[in-house]
Amino acid sequence: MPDQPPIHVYGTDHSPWVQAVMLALELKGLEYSMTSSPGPRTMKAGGNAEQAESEFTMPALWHGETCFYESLEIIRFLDERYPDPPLFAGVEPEEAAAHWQQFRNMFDYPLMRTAGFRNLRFWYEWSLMEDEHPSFFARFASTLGRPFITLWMFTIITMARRQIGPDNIVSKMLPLRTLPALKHFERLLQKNGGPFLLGDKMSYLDVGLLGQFQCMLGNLSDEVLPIIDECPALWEWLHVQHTSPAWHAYRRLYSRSHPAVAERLEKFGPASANSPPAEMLYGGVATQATYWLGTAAMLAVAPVTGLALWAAFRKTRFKAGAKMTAEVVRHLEPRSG
Ligand SMILES: N[C@@H](CCC(=O)N[C@@H](CS)C(=O)NCC(=O)O)C(=O)O
Repeated sequence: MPDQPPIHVYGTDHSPWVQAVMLALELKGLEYSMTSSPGPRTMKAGGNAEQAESEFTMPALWHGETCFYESLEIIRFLDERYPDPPLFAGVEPEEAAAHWQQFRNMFDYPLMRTAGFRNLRFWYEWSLMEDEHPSFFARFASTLGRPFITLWMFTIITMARRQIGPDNIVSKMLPLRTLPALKHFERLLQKNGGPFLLGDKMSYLDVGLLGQFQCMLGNLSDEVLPIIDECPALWEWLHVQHTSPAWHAYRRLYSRSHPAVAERLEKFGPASANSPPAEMLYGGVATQATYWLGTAAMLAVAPVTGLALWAAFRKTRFKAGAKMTAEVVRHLEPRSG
């Protein structure tokens, strides 16, 4: 076990960036706690950090008394501090940033999450998350406050959806932005000969793509399934990840529990040849009760909730960002030929 100060992650396992950070922590055998609400210390750090869009931006990683934002920077920091196993061996920072940008390019699929019936499913899925922290009080307070984070994410997704137009998301963003980014990684996999994206060793890119897959295949973005079907080598890569002993103890690899994914991976053989993977982690009755109590409390003081939401919204760049994306999407045209 490496010598380490307390490490804490603020974030939820529905976020690809948070997942990437947790996967890196797992690979390096580091101990960490994780909460789905930021708490005052993290909110203050988020409010002051240039890389954070809001006090609620996730992931934030506390390493002792230092707080980091930006998934790629966090993973790079962890790799420098805990080099075993190395995740960036022989990779120039510019090259890493360019590949990581492809993850950002594919990150349109969360906009499916507040479509129709999923408006309700969204709230339900957030109730299933389980925080991990040695302090009961920290877990309780975080779960009780989580509905506000749900509301925050729900608001920014719904706002972006309206600006961009739901039809454009399916007909333009997924095929013309998400698919080319996925193809980028499929080509890389083929060029390097697999089984990992950079060849025979797991790297920061496997961690990044596996993080994205956890978010895509978390039940709220199923429109992306036929898009991944266009990159069959990536399904095979996912099977390799699912069977890798590196993740057997990791209980947040939810792509394993998606029935449509299991169906697609069946042809590659059983999910676990040797040691069976651990059961996935879902919130139990106490977590659910606390989350819905928090939701009820938030509704009971609706004017205060609305005011807090408005105050946070006023400070972010999301509105301008969504407008810009809507403009880009409007001009996207399928490439001919
Ligand atoms: N650049 C960030 C992106 C993080 C990001 O987009 N986080 C989303 C959740 S998946 C978020 O927290 N959005 C709400 C906010 O920033 O207030 C990173 O790579 O760490």
